[in-house]
Amino acid sequence: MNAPMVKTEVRGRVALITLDRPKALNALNNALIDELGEALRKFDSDENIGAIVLTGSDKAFAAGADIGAMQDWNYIDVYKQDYLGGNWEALMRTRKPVIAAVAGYALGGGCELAMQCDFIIAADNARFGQPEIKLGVIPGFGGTQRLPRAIGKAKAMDLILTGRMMDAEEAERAGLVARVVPVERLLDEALEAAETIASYSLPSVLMAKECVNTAYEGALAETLMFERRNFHALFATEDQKEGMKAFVEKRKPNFKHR
Ligand code: CO8
Repeated sequence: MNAPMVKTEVRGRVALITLDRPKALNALNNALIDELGEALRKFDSDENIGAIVLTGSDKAFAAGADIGAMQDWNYIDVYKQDYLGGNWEALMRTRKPVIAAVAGYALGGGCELAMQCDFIIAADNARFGQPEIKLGVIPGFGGTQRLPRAIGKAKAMDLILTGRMMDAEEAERAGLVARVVPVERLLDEALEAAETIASYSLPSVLMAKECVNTAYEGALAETLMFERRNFHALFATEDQKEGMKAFVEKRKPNFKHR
């Protein structure tokens, strides 16, 4: 059996979920996402848990979807498995509040995973970005939809079209993250916030979350599907193959369609 890539622990009424695939900077693959989905479902239905913290390591929350795993997939592969559906959306089905405690890289699918949480507390070394454009694809896991909602169109376009990263200070200024704390304080701060939430009446917590999401996520289900299908469509291009192959081979891509 493969080693688990997601660790869980319970601290009082708070569940802590830690992504633990350090050699690949917590790159997200289907197996890791299935483990995450299972942990979220378990804690969401556990009446002793009132809030959840999702974190990675000091170096990476998650550096994106697993590029090596995706590089050879074609359009039919991603469309047939509805890649990024199923357990990839487990956070969206989680009713209890989930705080993302982000240190280091939160890139591509990693940034999108953090944005699926209810709010983000960032360490001062956190770096956010949607670098998919460098690979010949686009964000496919909510980035084109949640990032503009979070930080506005201008900055979202800047990040998505250039693929640049922003540091924690810029992310806080832009409204992507709720707080920035020194990296050594990150977990304590997130756990304290989660404990506070877990000390309140659960129905009011669940309703508060639902109400904010209703304001924030109107029409999101349809627009997310539009994004996902366009992401899938790019797997029909040679440039997706070249972009991902180049990353794996540690060289610059030579895109055909420029
Ligand atoms: N996938 C697979 N492996 C990765 C990934 C990744 N996304 N990111 C890093 N790794 C691996 C590297 O290949 C390397 O492995 P090895 O040691 O075996 O060569 C190891 O992690 C360490 O990485 P680096 O040596 O590159 O570390 P550096 O400190 O030099 O650089 C960076 C760190 C800047 C984070 C760099 O690794 C990087 O640019 N990573 C890729 C970032 C990226 O492009 N992310 C977007 C991926 S595409 C995506 O997320 C699609 C979105 C839509 C679907 C969303 C689903 C989640």
